[in-house]
Amino acid sequence: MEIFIATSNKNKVKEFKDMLEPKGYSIKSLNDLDEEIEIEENGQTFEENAIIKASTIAKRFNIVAISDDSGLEIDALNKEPGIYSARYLGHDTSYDYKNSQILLKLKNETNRDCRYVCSIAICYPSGENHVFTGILEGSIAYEMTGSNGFGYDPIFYYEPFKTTLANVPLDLKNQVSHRHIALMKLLEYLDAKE
Ligand code: ITT
Repeated sequence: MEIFIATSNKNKVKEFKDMLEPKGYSIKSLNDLDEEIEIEENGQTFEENAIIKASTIAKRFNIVAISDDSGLEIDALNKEPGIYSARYLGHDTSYDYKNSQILLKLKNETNRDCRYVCSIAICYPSGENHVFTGILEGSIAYEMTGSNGFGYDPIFYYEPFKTTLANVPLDLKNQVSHRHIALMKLLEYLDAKE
């Protein structure tokens, strides 16, 4: 079965491919289209933004589309960057900079609790849609470590691994991640539907 993911984030696409191709799914994304499609993410929650992205593509191309809206919530920063994770401190700003700024803001902070949230929506051309959310609890590390993964992974300390998500192989991250949890819920829904 082919799954179209309404994302242009290459790191997300890679994680989806790594998790879904072994199960026999083939993955296409916005990066496989000839035209560039801009979707305005003007929802107030991960769930709303996930539906906006997948439903736009489902209606436009008359296909079943899935999407991923995700981000990092840091308790000491009032849950920032949250739904603004990709845009935080500027869309084109490097993650080295974003991560170092977060470490600076949390310099004297003892509450380092944070979580990754991922909402995956599946939308049909008919307008039917469903959303599945996965959450991974962690804490903000005291320094950046590792070069695997993407985004905030170098500062996302995951206690069971005793290190950051950027410091473990991607297949290990993919066994526990917020994206994995949400995806398993989607697959359960798809299995039950068949
Ligand atoms: P699309 O909208 O095209 O899917 P995007 O990158 O703009 O791509 P989001 O609006 O959902 O997607 O923002 C997600 C951001 O949250 C992402 O760019 C990272 O900054 C952060 N993020 C989400 N999941 C992550 C993960 O597994 N590891 C590290 N950072 C992550």
